[in-house]
Amino acid sequence: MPTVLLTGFEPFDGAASNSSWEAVRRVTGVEGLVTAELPVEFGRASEVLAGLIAEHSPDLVIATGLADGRTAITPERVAINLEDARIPDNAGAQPRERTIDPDGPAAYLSGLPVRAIADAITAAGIPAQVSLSAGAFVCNSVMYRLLGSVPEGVVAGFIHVPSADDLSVDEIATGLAIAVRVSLGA
Ligand code: PCA
Repeated sequence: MPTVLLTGFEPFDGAASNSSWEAVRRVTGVEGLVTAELPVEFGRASEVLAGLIAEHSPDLVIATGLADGRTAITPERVAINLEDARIPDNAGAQPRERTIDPDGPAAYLSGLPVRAIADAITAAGIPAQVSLSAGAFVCNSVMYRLLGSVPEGVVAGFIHVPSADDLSVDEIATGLAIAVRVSLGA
């Protein structure tokens, strides 16, 4: 049975909750599922995620985060080698125009079947679209560092989700369960 690591983020920018974690913790019907809430902190979020990967040896890693203003579930196609924060993270850090890894590539492409995921979620009646930008805040940073460090043979990527005002947490959770199933080829 494959092990699946699915993460969401804690609230940030003064919000009371984060739909990514609220949805992740409601995902049902996935065997071998490990879930975790990541801190919204440059660097530390990736350290926590790396620790979870070392601890659980997952076959599939999907990190999720909130993209406020989006109305569809959006598997991210690409992570870029840039941190450029519009607001401080939860530890007060606000990198501007900072390269994540001076020796790394400009970008990494997702290991997830992003098109198939978006199509399958849409077919279930839940809005989904492939996204071409994960931004330049903590989510993009986590995705870039994840793809740059993920062990050989582990499938990994990132999915942004709408706020709970724009799509119900239950629908987001259903969409994420579909994303897991499609990624496992089931
Ligand atoms: N969304 C932010 C960081 C945490 C989250 O849920 C982002 O898109 O970078």
